[in-house]
Amino acid sequence: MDALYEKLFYQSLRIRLVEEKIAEIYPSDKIQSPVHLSIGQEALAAGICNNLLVTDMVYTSYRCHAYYLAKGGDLNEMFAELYGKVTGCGKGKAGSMHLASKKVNFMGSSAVVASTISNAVGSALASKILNKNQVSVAVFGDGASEEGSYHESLNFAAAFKLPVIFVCENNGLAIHSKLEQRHAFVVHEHAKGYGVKSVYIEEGYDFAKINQVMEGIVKEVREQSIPYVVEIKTYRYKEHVGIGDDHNVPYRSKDEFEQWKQKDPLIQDAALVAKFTDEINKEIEAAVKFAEESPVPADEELLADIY
Ligand SMILES: Cc1ncc(C[n+]2csc(CCOP(=O)(O)OP(=O)(O)O)c2C)c(N)n1
Ligand SMILES: [Mg+2]
Repeated sequence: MDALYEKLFYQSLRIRLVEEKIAEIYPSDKIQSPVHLSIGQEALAAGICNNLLVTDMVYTSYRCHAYYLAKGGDLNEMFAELYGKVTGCGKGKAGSMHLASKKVNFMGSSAVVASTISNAVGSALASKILNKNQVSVAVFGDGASEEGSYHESLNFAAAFKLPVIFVCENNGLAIHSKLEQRHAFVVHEHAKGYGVKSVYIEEGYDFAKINQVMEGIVKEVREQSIPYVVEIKTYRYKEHVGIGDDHNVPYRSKDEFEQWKQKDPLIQDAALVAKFTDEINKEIEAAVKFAEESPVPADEELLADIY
């Protein structure tokens, strides 16, 4: 077993166990914002962020825990943020859907669908003008790719040859609405119309493959200052928002879920799960304790840091 595989496995498993902990805590109401879990989709964050430098910038949607962690965001500060505590990465004002950590250039996430895509393009423009050699990454869902903001961003990045990677997490769903009912285009094919290179990865459970493909793309984007579209097929295990399972409702099938689980290394490789689980759970318990024991923000914090 090579060290790289184990590293990516560890990263992916850490994200899953953190989110399973969130699901366990959630009914207590200690986490007061809605949570959008990435369980099933962890390999994307792990495989992509493994190729980024700390100076590279990442922007995501509200489904942001996985990228916050993979980009190196502090786990204590994440749980504290979910708890609304002043020690959180957003001083308790951001909650689950708006995680950000400037320390690691996890620049932001937003509940407003597609809104951070153009932020990533702005970062890429700044990087180019200031010669910073930074790569910016915009992560968004298949639903977000229908928004005008995505198309404007793609056009601008192509016209100005900006070092930005557009990552479409194609889980086939926007809330309860299936891709086939919404899309008149295919994300990775459509990018070519803008003269933007693109790739499609069908194995969204395979962090090693994603990592390998992303290695070449990040290098090319950085060296040539070009945009790139990466579409990755994936599958969310949980309901759109919240901690429940929703395979008993008609918008998707239990069979599809079972097929993904058959391919999921975090389920299939029980030996590696066993090898790492205790160590990760110790880290998680310490982070939850930190959040529990942290103070809530004082009243005067309410209007601080607002621009
Ligand atoms: C501008 C805007 N329009 C609509 C919504 C309501 N909304 C929240 S999540 C969502 C679906 C987005 O699906 P997708 O981009 O595929 O992301 P996923 O949840 O599958 O990761 C919608 C329509 C919103 N939050 N913002
Ligand atoms: Mg989706």
